[in-house]
Amino acid sequence: MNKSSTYTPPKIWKWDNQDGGKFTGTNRPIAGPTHDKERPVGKHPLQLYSLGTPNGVKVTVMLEELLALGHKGAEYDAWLIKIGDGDQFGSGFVGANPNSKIPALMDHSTTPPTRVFESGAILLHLAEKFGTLLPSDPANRAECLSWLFWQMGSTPYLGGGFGHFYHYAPRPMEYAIDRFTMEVKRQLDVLDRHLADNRYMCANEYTIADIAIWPWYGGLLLFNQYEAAEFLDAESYTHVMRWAKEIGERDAVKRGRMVNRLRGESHEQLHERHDASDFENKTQDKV
Ligand SMILES: N[C@@H](CCC(=O)N[C@@H](CS)C(=O)NCC(=O)O)C(=O)O
Repeated sequence: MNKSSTYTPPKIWKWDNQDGGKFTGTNRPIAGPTHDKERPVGKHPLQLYSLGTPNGVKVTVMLEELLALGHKGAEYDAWLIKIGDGDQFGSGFVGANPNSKIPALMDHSTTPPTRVFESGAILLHLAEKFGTLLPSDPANRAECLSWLFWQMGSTPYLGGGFGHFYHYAPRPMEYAIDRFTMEVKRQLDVLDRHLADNRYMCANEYTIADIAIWPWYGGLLLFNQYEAAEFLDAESYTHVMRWAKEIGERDAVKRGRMVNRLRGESHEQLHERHDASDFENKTQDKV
C-alpha cells in the first residue's frame, strides 16, 4: 500500500533524517553554512558560482549572449558548485547566496562587489547593466518582465512538483503526479497559445524572458528532461517546439549549455569556464 495513504502527520514535525530519496543527503530544514569554504575569485569582472541545471543554464546562456553581442565586460569565471556534494552550504557560497541555491553571481566591477542571487534577478541585473536583451519601450518591457516572473513563479511546479514526483520520488504517488502533471500541461498550453502568435516570448524580440523560460520548457521538449516528453505528449505543443528549436540553434545557447555541466556527452561538458578558449581546450573529452 502507498505509504502516504497511511501517514498521520504528528502534531509538530521534527527533522529525523526522513527519506528524501536522492536528496536525503542534502535536504535540511535549516539555512546557513555547514562548513567553512572560501569562495574562489578569478580574473574576470563577473564571478559565477553555479551548476549546469536549467536555473544555472539561464545565466551562462545570458553571459554568452552578452559576449556574442560584443560586451567585453561580461567576461566571466564560472565555478562549479556540486549541489549533490553540499557545496551550496559552504560559507563562501552562502555569502553570495544566503538561500544556498545555484546560481549566484558576484559582480566585481563594483567596489565592494555586488552579490546577486535568484536567476531572474541575475538576468535582470545583467540586462540593465549592459542595456540589452530587455526592451526599453515601457509596454514591451512590462511584457518581458511579466514572462520573466511567470517563469520564476511557474517553474517550481515543474521542477519541485512534477519533476520531483514523476522522476525522483522513491515511489510513484498517483495523487502528486496527477496534480503536477495537470499544472505542467496547463503551463505548456499557456506557452503554446502565446507562441502561436509570437515568434518569441516578447513579440519579435529575443529577450531575457526567452533566456529564462527556454532551459526549463525547451529542456522538457527537446532534451526529454525528467524522461517525461512522451508522458506529457511534448510533440503536441507545436508552437513551443518551434520556438525551442529556434533558440536551441543559437551559438550562445549551445555554449551556455556546456558550462558547469556534469552530464551528457563529454565534449559538451565544460566543468569550469575561465576563458573563452576553454570551449575548445577544456571540455571533458580533452582534459
Ligand atoms: N529560484 C531559484 C531556484 C534555484 C534552485 O532551485 N537551484 C537548485 C538547482 S536547480 C539548487 O541549487 N538546489 C540545491 C539545494 O536545494 O540544496 C533561482 O531561480 O535561482
